Amino acid sequence: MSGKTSRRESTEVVVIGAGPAGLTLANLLRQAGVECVVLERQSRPYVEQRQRAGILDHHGARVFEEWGLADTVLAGMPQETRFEFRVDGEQRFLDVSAITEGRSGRLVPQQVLVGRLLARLLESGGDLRFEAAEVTPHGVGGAAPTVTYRDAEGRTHEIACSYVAGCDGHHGVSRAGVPAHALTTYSHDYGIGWLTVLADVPPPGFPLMAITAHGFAAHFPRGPRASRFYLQCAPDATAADWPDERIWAQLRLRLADKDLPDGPIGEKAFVEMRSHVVDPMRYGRLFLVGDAAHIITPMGGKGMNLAVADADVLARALRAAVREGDEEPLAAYSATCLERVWQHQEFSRWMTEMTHEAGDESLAGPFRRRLARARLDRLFTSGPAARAFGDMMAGG
Ligand code: RFL
Repeated sequence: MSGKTSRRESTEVVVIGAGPAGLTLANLLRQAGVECVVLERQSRPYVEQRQRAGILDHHGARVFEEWGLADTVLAGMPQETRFEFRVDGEQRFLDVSAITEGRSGRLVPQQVLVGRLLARLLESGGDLRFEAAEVTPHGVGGAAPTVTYRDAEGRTHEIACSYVAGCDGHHGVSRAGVPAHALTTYSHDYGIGWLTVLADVPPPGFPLMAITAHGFAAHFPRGPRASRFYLQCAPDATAADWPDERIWAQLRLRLADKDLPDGPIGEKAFVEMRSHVVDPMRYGRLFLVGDAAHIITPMGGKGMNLAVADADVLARALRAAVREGDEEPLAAYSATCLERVWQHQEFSRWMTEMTHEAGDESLAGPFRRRLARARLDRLFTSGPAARAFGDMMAGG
């Protein structure tokens, strides 16, 4: 190692990344009495302010209940039970709670989940280090891995550990360090673009998806005075194509709401509408968790929920390995998670195709448009079809 001062230490698990996956895992490991160190590249304010997802599904909420963290994560977070599909201006509602015997999710903006988990980890004496640069796992294919990094003062550190949890998102170092031949990657590009906008305007009564010939649009709550909007756009669209006036005009048109108030836009970004899954989610003593192992389109709202679900499976497996010397659950980690991941990828694909093709005929032609309409109509005429939708919205 090079650098100012080299420090060597050891722990059971090094968690790389303090997003939803890393912070959920670290909190669950603390509940399980398994020692860990979390290394995060960014500063605390940066991590706390990053706004993305908005709904914790029923399965995700249950994870925190089962680990005794419901008071930390769920307190004051309203249930999210109804969804609106606005088809050419006509309102249709589905009540997930009613069709799934009460298995509804919660409105938990991602930055709230992250902020609460972060505070809880630090209050309970957890070891979380921000601004960790050049985080690098070593020797994960062998019996004695280490992780090195450089802190904000320029000191280099080396942490010996039994396991490494790669929770560092799609562009992190964990997956990048695995030999290419050890992982199979499955990718899919939906061939559509999405523009997303965070704005200080009142949220809708219910999460709202609009299906129209002008393209798809959605309006989701992100707190008492904040909304996230999505607008289908050309896959190669740029910010110059979408000045604020065009955004508000298209939202009013697609949501069939000429009185939709506009407000300050805090973020305008293009979402890559693609999916990506690696198999297995493990290489030796390195376990990939959340977006580090798979990304999914925002359609269906499953990215953050899959991160929480993976963390739950891994925390249970690490508890068994560290506290009981039982490595069987770790051996099953990847297969257990991938079963859920593929179910949710399929749900997201189904919803993406249905909500886009049922509106915009130019995407897949008139025949596919009628098929997508039939699929959409069935949600409102068939109990089992609605139930299947509700089941996946609740987290499967
Ligand atoms: P994250 O959130 O990317 O966190 C990774 C963390 O790792 C850190 N990191 C590193 N740390 C140390 N060393 C390195 N070399 C590092 N490289 C990275 C990063 O700074 C960060 O703190 O991954 P994680 O934890 O797996 O969580 C995944 C979720 O964030 C993601 O799936 C969701 O945000 C996806 N998503 C949505 N999911 C939902 O469930 N419902 C939604 O409605 C929803 N909407 C969205 C979304 C994602 C969006 N983005 C990304 C375009 C809306 C948007 C706009």
